Amino acid sequence: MDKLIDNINSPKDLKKLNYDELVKLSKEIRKLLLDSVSKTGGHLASNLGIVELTVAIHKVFNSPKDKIIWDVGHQSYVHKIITGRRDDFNTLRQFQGLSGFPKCNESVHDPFETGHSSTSISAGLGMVMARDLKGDNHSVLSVIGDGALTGGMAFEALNHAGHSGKDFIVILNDNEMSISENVGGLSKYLNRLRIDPVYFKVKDDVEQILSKIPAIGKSVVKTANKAKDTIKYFLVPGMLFEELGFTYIGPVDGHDIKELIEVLKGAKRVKGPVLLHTITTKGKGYRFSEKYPDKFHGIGPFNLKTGKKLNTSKGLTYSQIFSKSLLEIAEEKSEVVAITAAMPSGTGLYEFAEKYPERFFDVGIAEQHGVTLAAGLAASGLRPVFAVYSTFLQRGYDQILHDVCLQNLPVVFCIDRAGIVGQDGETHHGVFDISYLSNIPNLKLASPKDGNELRAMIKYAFSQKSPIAIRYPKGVSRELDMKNNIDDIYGERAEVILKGKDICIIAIGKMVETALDLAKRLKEDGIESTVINGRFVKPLDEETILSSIKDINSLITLEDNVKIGGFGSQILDMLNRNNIKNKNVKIFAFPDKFIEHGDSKQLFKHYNLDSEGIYKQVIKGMKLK
Ligand SMILES: Cc1ncc(C[n+]2csc(CCOP(=O)(O)OP(=O)(O)O)c2C)c(N)n1
Repeated sequence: MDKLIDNINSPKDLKKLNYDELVKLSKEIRKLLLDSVSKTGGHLASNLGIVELTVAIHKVFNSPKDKIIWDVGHQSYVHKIITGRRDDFNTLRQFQGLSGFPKCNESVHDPFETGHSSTSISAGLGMVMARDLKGDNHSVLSVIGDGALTGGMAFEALNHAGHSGKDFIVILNDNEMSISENVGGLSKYLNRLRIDPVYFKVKDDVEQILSKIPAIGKSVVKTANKAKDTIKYFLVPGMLFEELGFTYIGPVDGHDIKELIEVLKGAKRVKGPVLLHTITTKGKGYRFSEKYPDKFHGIGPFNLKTGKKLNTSKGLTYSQIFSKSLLEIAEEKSEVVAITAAMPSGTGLYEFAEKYPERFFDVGIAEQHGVTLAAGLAASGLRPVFAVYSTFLQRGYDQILHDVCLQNLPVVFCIDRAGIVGQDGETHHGVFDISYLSNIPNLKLASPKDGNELRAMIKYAFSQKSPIAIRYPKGVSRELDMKNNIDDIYGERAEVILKGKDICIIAIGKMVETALDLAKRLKEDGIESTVINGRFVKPLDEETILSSIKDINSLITLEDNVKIGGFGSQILDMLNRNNIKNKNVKIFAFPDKFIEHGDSKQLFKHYNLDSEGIYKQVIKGMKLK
């Protein structure tokens, strides 16, 4: 039998389908999601949960004229399939394939790029303001999850949008989950709306809900009356969203296409900002993801039949090593407390949370608040660690600077996913942290070459009386089979791993591994390398580095950060400060651009930052003998 999905090449094709066909199409989309994401990996559960809502949106609205903004954007796969990207869907998240997030250069149906959470309402409101100033006539929809709604920006934007009174549709996709279970007062409030009839008044009289609709009211009343028997409209006068200036519609079943279509048609006609509250099941339609939505939030390739992950790598990840190290310290020091911004599992704080629930704080997707909360805890004598991905800590920049470092408060930042993260791409690589942290007074910045060193650095961090950040990469730590001298870390010393006369390779973090591979290659050509593991970007161990390079003419630096303001820049600055001239110096780092998605190894190769790429450039560009 012909599949409907094969004929959906744009939203126009979907509009021709009747209700039963839309239900069938939704099933086919779910199957494609499962077949494809089980091979490529990706954000499965969020997409399985939003199939009907996406189908209904495209049935009622006219993209690309109407603008749809997906918050975070990890749930945009269904939208991609409907908007002409079905045939490329098997390239999702692969190098040079489709991105796992909305991308303007992929399609006219992606009017705004996302990746970090809680931006959709601000961006949507901007488009609404622009539309009205330009005298255009189209709808703007921001689709935001209950998790993303915990982010401060979302509140700021709701506050502004409600005040503006502009025509604007915010669709809340409420599945009670962030990556893990959602947290906070707002989440509890949404839950009450969902289950406690005392909190909302059932309005059988549809005309009342439409009292806010001027001139065109009549036709809406007609539409709504038609739907009256099949839809329950709930109005929540005086409740949070209404108080902010929104017309609240909901909660509606986000898997009932018929109900969704009717309600979306109504929302389209309401004057002023509307918040449509839909209830969905994360992971819908696949038993493993329904049962474990957190595990299937973002997942690598897996076996469809068993739900088990494929290619699990052996050894401990840096996150796991962080987790174990923190538990060791927390046992000794009762003043140690831990903070996450909605990522207890990803950052390795899950075990700490289980063991010390009263010392653990999940603040929601609220990195800014997380940083200043840590400052408050530290100012009161506790020893907070904020475990956070490099890319998301960007959100808390002013808080690090103004609330933590200015007061020299002893907050420990454990920065996971530093460097290249792979398939999540541009929005998620942690290639800026060295640049954005190393210019802040009072803040120390360290990066371990392996898991053992991470453990030592975490211990060291809690011995400090000032703020310190430790950055480490995604994935398993390669055992470099070397002693890690804890005393040296306590002395903030760099480590001279190899001594050779022809070239000095100074590397930081994960790139020490690359430096050693490179030294091996060079040795085969008879070139002797000095290899230094920098360990600290700040303070730089100038003494060790300067004495090591005294008699070596050629010097290279390796890092998985961008070049501007990175580790190599600090080394250049050190040379300049010490009036050292006439050295042949080359910095190996990521260029001044946003790095695309793809397998990490492939990306290092593409940018000539694997040992082979660096070797070729060194041999070609530097006179070593
Ligand atoms: C600023 C920021 N912090 C953290 C994340 C990581 N993250 C991606 S999706 C997500 C949960 C989103 O939950 P929700 O909005 O409810 O969407 P769902 O996946 O449940 O549909 C988190 C914490 C992010 N993308 N951006």
